[in-house]
This record gives sequence, C-alpha cells and structure tokens, in this order.
Amino acid sequence: MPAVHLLDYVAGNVRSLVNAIEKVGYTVEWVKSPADVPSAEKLIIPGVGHFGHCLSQLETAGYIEPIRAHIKAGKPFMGICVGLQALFEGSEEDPDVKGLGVIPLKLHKFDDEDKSVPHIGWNSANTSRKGEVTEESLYGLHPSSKYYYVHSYAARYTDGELEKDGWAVATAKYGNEEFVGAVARDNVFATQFHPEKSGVAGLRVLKAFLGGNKSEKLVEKASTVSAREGLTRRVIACLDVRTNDQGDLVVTKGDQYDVREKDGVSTGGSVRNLGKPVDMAKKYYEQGADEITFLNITSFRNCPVADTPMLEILKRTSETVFVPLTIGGGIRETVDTDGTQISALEIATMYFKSGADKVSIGSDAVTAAEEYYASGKKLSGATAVESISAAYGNQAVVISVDPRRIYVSSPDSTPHHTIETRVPGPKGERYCWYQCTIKGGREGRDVDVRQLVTAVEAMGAGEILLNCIEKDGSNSGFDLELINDVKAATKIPVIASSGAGNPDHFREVFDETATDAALGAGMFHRGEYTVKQVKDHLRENGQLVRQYEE
Ligand code: 1PR
Repeated sequence: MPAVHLLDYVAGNVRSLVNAIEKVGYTVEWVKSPADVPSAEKLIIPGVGHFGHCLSQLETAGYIEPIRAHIKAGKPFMGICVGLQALFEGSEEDPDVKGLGVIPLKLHKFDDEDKSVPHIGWNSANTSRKGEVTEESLYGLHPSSKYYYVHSYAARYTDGELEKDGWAVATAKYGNEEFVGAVARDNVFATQFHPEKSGVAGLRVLKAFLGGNKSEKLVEKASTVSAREGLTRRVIACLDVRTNDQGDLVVTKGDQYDVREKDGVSTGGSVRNLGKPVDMAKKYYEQGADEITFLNITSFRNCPVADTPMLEILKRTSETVFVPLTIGGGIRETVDTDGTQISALEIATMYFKSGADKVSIGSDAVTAAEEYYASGKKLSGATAVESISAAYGNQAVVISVDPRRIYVSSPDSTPHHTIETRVPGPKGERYCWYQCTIKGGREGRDVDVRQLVTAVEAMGAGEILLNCIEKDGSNSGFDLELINDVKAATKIPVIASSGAGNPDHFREVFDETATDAALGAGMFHRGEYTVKQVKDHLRENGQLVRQYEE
C-alpha cells in the first residue's frame, strides 16, 4: 500500500485519521522529527486544540521551514482543522502567534450572539456559488454532502478574495456567517472539517486527495444544494456500557437510571443486556447516527486503568465508525490498582489515544462547580474540565448533567433558580428547580443546573449533555422545559437527552427548543426505531439533517 506521512506533534485523536487513511488504501508513516519531512511525498498535518498551541509546537520543534519547503517543492500537502488554520497568517485566538502565512488572512471567532459557539456538527463544504451548479467536484467534495466540523475560529469568506490569488474555495454557513470549509491551490489542500469523522463523504475526500484526483465531473441540482445549506440537527445514539453479573461488557439501559430487570414487583434482577457495544455502535453508524456516545456507567473499578475494557471498545469501534465518538464515566483523578495517582488529564489522554474525540465528565464537574462557587467564582486551573480543555481544546470536553426535579410551592422557597412548570408536582406544586446529582443519580447536591452550566462554561467546557432522571427510559419525550431553561443560560451547544420514545419526540425537541443535538438510547437498543427513521421523520418535517451516504 502507498504511504502517507502524518506529522506526529499533536495531542488528540489521530487514531481515527490513521484508521480512515488505511480504510481508503494507504499506510501511515510518522514524521517524528523535522529531518523526516524531506522524505515525505504526501504530507498531512492533522490539527486539534488551539491555533497558538499547534503553531508554537511546530515552531519549537523546527517544523515550520521543512513544511514550507515541502509546499514549495510542489508535493501534496493537506491540513485538517487547525492544520487548515495553520496556513493562514494568524488567528484572533492567539494574536501573538504567527501562522505559515501561505494565505494572507486572519481567522476570527464566530459571533455567539445568535448561535452556539463552538460550531459543532455537520455542515457543508460547498464549491457552488450563488445557487449556480458546480460542474466539477473539488477533491471529492459534493455540494449536497455534510462534513463534521468542530471549531470556534474560522476564516470568513468574502466573495472573490481568495479566488483572485488562485485558490478554489468550498464554504459553509453558520448563522449569518459564511466561512471557509476547504481551500485548494496547486499541491495544497486543507479542510476546516474533519474528513476522518465525516463518514463516507469524508473518506471520499481523503481518497481523492491521496489519489491526486483534484476534480471530477459532478451533476447536482442547484435547488437541492441551496436548500441543504447550514448546520444540520444532530442525532446521537448513546450506549450505556457496564459489566453484567457474568463479567461481560454489555450495552444496558435503565429506567430512571435503574438498569436491573424488574419482575413486576421489585427491582434488583439481572443487569439488562441489550447487546455488544462495538457491534451496536457500528449498526447505528450505518443507520446514519451523527455521533456515538459511550457512557461507562460502572467505571470498571477493579482493573488497572490501562487495561480498562472501554479502551479496547474505543479502539475497535474507531476502526469501523467514522463519526465522532464520545466517552464518559470515570473521567476524574483516580488511584490505580497499584496505588499510583493518575490525573483526569492522563485518563482522558488514554481515551483520546484509543479513538475518542470527546470525553464526557459527570460527577467531577459537579464537585468542581461547588468549589468554584465556594471560592467566589475563582478558576483553580486544576480541575478536570480546565486541564483537559486546555490541552485538547474546549470542543473535546462534554459535561454530562444528571438532574432531577425538586418541586417547590413558590420561587421564594429556595435560593435556586426555578421555573414555572406545566407538569405540576405531587402536591400540585407549580414550580421546580433542577438539582444536579453525582454517582449516576444516587446523590443529590446543593447545585442547580444553571449554576453548573455557568460554572463549567467558565472552566472551558465545550458542550452540555443534558440528561434528566425523571425522563430517562420513560419513552415520554424530552423535558422541553429543562432544555429551554439551560439553552437560555449558556452559549455552548446542548445535547438534549432522556425520554426519546419515537421519532416525533426528536421533531418536537428540535421544533420547540433551540437544542443543538438530541440523543436517544432505549428506543434504538430495543429495535423499536432506527436512527434512519428518526432522520427521515425530521426531514419530512422540514428539519435539516445529514443523509447517510453509502
Ligand atoms: O460521573 O463522570 O463517572 O459519569 C458517569 C456517567 O454515567 C454520567 O454521564 C451518567 O449520566 C451516566 N450514568 C451513570 N449511571 C447511569 C445509570 O443509568 N445507572 N447513565 C448512567 C445515564 C445516560 C443517559 C441515557 C439517556 C437516554 N444514562 O444519557 O442514555 O437518558 O435514555 P433514553 O433515550 O432511553 O431515555 P461520571
């Protein structure tokens, strides 16, 4: 198999990129020092995290000149995500750090007045302009395909500005902002999105670049193209994983967090076994899931951290699933079985190296929020949220919230933020607040959901996975009141979770809240509905969704 050189400087999930490159028929050789660059024929710079971190790493290690020489020599070069940003002159994110300057423009932060930032999800990379039909694809990019983006900074697109210097440009729109999704000129190609996380559409782009197929004939209707522009609604499949009583790792699912079978009289039966994690993740990917989330709900307490079975599950899943993978459960400082202290950052690093794109933090985030308020809203810099987002970027840190309703007769009877609810409490109470819990809902804390999301946003979290204990496994639809309340309190994207029982619940949550994504578990695991049925239903009801491509 022909080889591709990957620059080994990054923190983050390069495993998926390696898997994707292998999937399209190439092998990966690592560039481990600047001296390796001249022997590279095709060079890829994957990028995650901060612009400044990436560029200063390249600078300090002495890569800048060899990369420039590679590009100048006319050899194929591809930048991905921050790898694209590196081609620019600079970024608002780190104004003092210089980019490669191949493109004499700067990157700007998205405006968060009217939308969530980071921009996370599936969007276009469209080469057609003003409704015109594109005749040729650029490195396999199709105007109607969607690609996975995750970033807060972007190159704003101004008609003709890059084209006058010979660049071919594919763009995407986020809110009112049009930005560069991909650029190409001569031997250089770069994508702001992650092709390795963009399903079949992304694999096609990688294959075209590696095969040197810059353009091919395309036939797409202009009307189809413009109607599909913009960020799609994300549908996520979630797999709660734990060891059952026989010691096997299984996908399970609870009702209000109780995962044991009920015999009709009492709970406490065996752990529900709904299938094998790797097979089920692949099945949902093939049904069109936009992301897969694994929640390790027991944290496998009795084995050394490095042997955690979840690492193997991620490695195997990332070989066949080319959409983002999130892993949650046990992301916190831990004492290993031999007594060694392991930081939350080290735990997260193991997961990223095994194929995870994001880690999800539950209990530890609640404790960190308590400390944040106790210290008068001072950031310690030492929490799991802060250390992981500083190293891997905000987008890599999801906060999984497990709230439950506490009913009160009036807003004055609690210091917490209340809402007036359409679902009154057992004594007819018309108000409630949402209490954060830890340890899988077993322990309630004196922190409300608004306090939590405000604190973790300040710490650098990139997304909120918003569960709801009363709704979990109920098949009665999402808690729309909770979702609206949280959306009003935060700028970072929110994933609605708990209660999905049929495709119309997804339509309802997207129509009646501003949630960025919605997650389902039980209805998929029990085989009642497929992810494809949910997406078809959303599309029929006018929502923008990504279509699964064969
Ligand atoms: O606290 O950082 O170790 O993380 C533990 C993680 O495990 C948290 O994300 C917590 O939500 C999750 N968890 C812990 N115990 C349980 C349990 O069920 N006993 N799972 C549990 C919670 C997650 C939900 C579920 C939705 C959708 N389940 O995301 O998937 O409610 O279900 P539905 O569509 O069937 O209604 P830490």
